Amino acid sequence: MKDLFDLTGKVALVTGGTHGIGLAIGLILGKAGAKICVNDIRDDKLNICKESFKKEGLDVYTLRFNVTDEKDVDIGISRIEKNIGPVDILVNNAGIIKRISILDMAIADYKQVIDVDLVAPLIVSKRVVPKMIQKRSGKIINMCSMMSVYGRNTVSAYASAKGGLKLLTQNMTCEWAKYNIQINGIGPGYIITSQTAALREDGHPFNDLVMTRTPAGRWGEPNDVAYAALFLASKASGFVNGHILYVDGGILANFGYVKGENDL
Ligand code: NAP
Ligand code: GCO
Repeated sequence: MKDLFDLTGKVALVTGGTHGIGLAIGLILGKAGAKICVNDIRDDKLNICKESFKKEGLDVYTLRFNVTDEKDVDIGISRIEKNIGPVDILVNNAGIIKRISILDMAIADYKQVIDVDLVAPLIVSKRVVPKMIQKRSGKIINMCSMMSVYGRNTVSAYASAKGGLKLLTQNMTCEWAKYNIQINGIGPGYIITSQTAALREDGHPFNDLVMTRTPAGRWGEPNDVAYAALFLASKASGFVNGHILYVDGGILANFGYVKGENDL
């Protein structure tokens, strides 16, 4: 049974993996035996990431490249292939969000979010997948969101990107599943990371909303998402493809309830 989740001998790349959800994923895949590569766009965060892995007694190969830049991605992936080996498990985790109302948002802002959250997973996957096809084996995990299916005010760019990433995941499956490559997404709900820090301040109306709309009654932790990533990176998910695994405490299952009704 343990063999099902043993990633020994596999090379995993987590983009934007120096903190938050990406860091949790890198650590759990490393503990499962994979050789971990972490990318980010800032050297200071890559150095902090190295310390995080060292504390867990794990090695990590860090490299700085901008996932939206095809040439930068090619250089980065070539370095991984030369120094570590072909990527077996790709986690397209890098992402940004801009919370701006549609009327106030500059088109440039919209395009930047689309570039990082939707185009970049395509760029990195296209660069990595040829070796997976050759090996007739591979795992791609695209970091989607509950915003792949829901909208809300001020996150139009982010939701557009994450909605597109859900369908890109399904289309990658249509074209690459026949090579024994499993391509899936993870759709986190509201998770405690720097990305949601502004929303979690005590008394912030959004915090109240998340706590009442989430049946589990709590914010998610990065490890909640990392455990789902371990499943999708492992042999245990060998026949799971084109699926978005929502890790959201039930929020997508819940239209909402009248306060007090649940006390019956
Ligand atoms: P985060 O701060 O959004 O993490 C994103 C990471 O991507 C950061 O390390 C960031 O680096 C990096 N990044 C941004 N642009 C990049 C680029 N062009 N090239 C390379 N790396 C880049 O925190 P998070 O909450 O852990 O988010 C991780 C993923 O989960 C994101 O895709 C996010 O959309 C998704 N997600 C988060 C939640 C949540 O509630 N937290 C829920 C659903 C989905 P810098 O910090 O240096 O910019
Ligand atoms: C927001 C939040 C969300 C979360 C996540 C929810 O502003 O609503 O930041 O977008 O990051 O994507 O799944």
